[in-house]
Amino acid sequence: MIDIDNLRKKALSEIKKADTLKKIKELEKRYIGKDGKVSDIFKKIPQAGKEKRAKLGKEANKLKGELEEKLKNKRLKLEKCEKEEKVESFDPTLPGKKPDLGSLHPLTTARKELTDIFVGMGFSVIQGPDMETGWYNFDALNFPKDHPARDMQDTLFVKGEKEKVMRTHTSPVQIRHMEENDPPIKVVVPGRVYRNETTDASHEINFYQLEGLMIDKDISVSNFKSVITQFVNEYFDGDVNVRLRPSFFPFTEPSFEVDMSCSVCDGSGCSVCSQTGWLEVLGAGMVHPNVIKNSGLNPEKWQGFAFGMGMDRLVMIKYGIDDVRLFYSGELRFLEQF
Ligand code: FA5
Repeated sequence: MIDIDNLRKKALSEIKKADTLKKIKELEKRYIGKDGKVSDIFKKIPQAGKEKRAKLGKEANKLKGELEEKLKNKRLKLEKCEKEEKVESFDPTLPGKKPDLGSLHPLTTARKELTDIFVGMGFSVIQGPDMETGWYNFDALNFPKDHPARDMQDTLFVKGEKEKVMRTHTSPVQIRHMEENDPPIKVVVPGRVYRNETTDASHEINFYQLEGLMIDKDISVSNFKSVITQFVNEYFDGDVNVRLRPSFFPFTEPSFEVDMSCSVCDGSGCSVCSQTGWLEVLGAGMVHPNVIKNSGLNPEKWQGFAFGMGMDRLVMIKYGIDDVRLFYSGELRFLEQF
């Protein structure tokens, strides 16, 4: 009824002939798998006569062990051959596969380019903390307490840290630097800033600013205009005009909004500049005497200008990018262009 010898012969001959790992897998399934032929024998044992059962059980166990052993040996042998074959088929003269290369983020490149231009004009590059006290972010910068000016920059407060905010601009670094250094001062401060804003194509909840501060004995608006004109012409590589419009910041007096002639249409009017011929690039002004005083310096003796520009917006103008959110999207199709 159950011909164990025949089964053994057939299995051993098939294992011997098998020349691929795939075939070995099939044989494993066919003979020693859960529903394989050896399992079939075990299932049939209870139906055999009483005196045959013990003998059959013994033989079936022996067959199972034997087949397991043979299949395992054959599998190891074939695996080894396959590996060797792979090594043999390696052709070192074929050209290699080019690995994907990363590149610097456009804002990282911009930070270097922008600060380099100011370094060329004798400015030093400094930094300040992202988490600020209310004093440095607002009070020392002459924002009156409970004055609506504080609402100009929607603030993110730090949970559990009384009086701590995520800086809404890089201007607090003006105070920190004047506290520690005597004039003459000529510094720029690149850095990340945070605002509790609803995002759209030109507003992000965090973005980058570049602050500038120059303090000396006889600094005037014309010094500022000359520095900033030189800067935009270097960054935008051309003949760009600059104009100042009156504005308001609590920490500067007078304050200006600075426009440059549109680099896309050369000032004749296009969709980028909303047909005005001008693009707004930064806020600026002469440092308010209260700010100089709050930093421990004498405003009778020292004066100067400060400015703060949105780095993201400058890069957008330069490369014609129409949505600030692309910078923070992690979108490779966008980033790979830089
Ligand atoms: C300020 O932050 C002032 N601290 C600038 C300043 C410094 C004025 C020194 C005078 C003296 P303002 O809030 O306008 O100003 O921001 C400056 C620039 O940051 C803007 O011109 C704009 O380019 C950019 N900016 C502002 N909000 C956003 C935003 N949500 N997303 C991206 N860029 C922004």
